[in-house]
This record gives sequence, C-alpha cells and structure tokens, in this order.
Amino acid sequence: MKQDRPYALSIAGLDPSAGAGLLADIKTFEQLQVYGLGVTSAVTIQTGTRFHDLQWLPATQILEQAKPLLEEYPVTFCKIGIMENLAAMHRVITQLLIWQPAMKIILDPVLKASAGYTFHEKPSWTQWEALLKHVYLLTPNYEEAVQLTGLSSGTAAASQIFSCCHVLLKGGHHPEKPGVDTLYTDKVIEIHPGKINASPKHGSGCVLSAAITALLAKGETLERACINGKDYTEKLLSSNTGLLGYHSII
Ligand code: PXL
Repeated sequence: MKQDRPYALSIAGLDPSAGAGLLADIKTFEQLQVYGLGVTSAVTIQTGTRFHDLQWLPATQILEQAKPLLEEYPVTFCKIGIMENLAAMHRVITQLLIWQPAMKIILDPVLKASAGYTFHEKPSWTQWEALLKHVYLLTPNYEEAVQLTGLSSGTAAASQIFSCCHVLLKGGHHPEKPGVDTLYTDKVIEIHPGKINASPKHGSGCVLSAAITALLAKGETLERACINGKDYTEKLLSSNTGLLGYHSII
C-alpha cells in the first residue's frame, strides 16, 4: 500500500476548458501527489481562447461546500482563486480560519481573466490590507500588485503587500528582468526562469499557485515550493504549442 498523501483545497471558478480554475488546480494537485479537494466559487462559460460568461456563487454557498470537507479531512493548505468581491473573500477566509485555525491561505488575486473580463470591484488598499492579514501567500503579477496598492511600481507595491503576508511577485511583466519572480519572505529571493521553450497557456497563473499550494502541503519550505512550482509551470508551458497545456508529459 502506498503512503497516505496530504490534502489541499482549491476554492476557484469552474472553467470548462480545464486550463484555469478548479479543474486545473485539481490536475496540478494530483500530479504532485497531493489529494485535491475542490469547492467552486463561480461557474464560467469559456474555452481556452474565449471568455463568454460567468455566474458567481455567494459566500454562503461556497462555505456550505467547504464545511463537510473540513470536518472530515485534515486540510491545512487552501488555494483561493476568483471570487465575486472582497466582502465574499473576507467572509470565506475568516470562516475557514475559524473551522481550521492552522489553515494557510494561498490567494491568487485574479483581477482580470485573460480575455479581458474584469472580476472585481476596486477596493481601497485599506480594505485589501484587512483581508491580506489573514492570508499566508499572495501571488500577484505586476499589474495586480499595482492595482491592489495604488502605487505605480510593482516592486514598491510588493513591499507594501509584504507588510501583511508573504508575496510572490510574478515576473511576466517584470520591467527589467522578464520572467523573474520575486519572493518576499524572511529575505527577498529572485527566482529565475529555466531555459525552456515556453508557449503561453490559459490558466498558467492558476497552475503556479496551485503547484505552490501542493508543494507546501507536502512539507516543502515556501522558497522551495515557489522554485519547484515555477519549474512545474514551465513544464506545462513547454508541453505543447496550444493554449491548453498538458500536465502529464511522460
Ligand atoms: O487565470 C485566471 C482565471 C482564474 N480562474 C478562472 C478563470 C481564469 C481565467 O480565465 O477562468 C475560473
């Protein structure tokens, strides 16, 4: 009999193309030998190339899905993707922490879908700050970090967010070093991309934060989880030339 695997929970939107959101997260968890539990926060209508529509689930319904899972399984790592607004995020995160005080929340602050659909209202930094105090790791790209804080530089924005939680500033739009991610933890660490034949993928941001969540659930340090999570994501980027990547490339 194989050794038991750790659990991780994803709370994310259902993207029927399975490139992003809940289905992508669960594939990532499974590939990394973590048992993935999934709660949906929205039903989207989209493919890898086109976003059509979306219906949100309210915080009460998100929590109803999560409660029995947390009562039965020892889950201490939870990745959160799209949610209707900051109030819903606040409700969900604070309740999860009441049910499981040891829970570490990895929040991917998706402010826009790749097709340009905007998910969020524009909360003030003070509102974000109150939420981020409950979060373990935030994984913004430059644009998201700037939008969250209202500052003009991604680096300054990440430093400000770091007053609340750990930050992985994704380097897709790094002004000087494209592709270099920066982790803000007890020290500031640059994570460089490997030499790969990358082609863009729908949902690659979801996959990166899901991979980090899985690796943390397996006991890796935050630094190792971010390095190895980037490596996992790069394999997905180079798995084919289309927008929907393959997780298993044996
Ligand atoms: O990659 C951002 C994202 C997150 N979650 C869901 C999505 C998308 C992008 O399309 O559909 C459900």
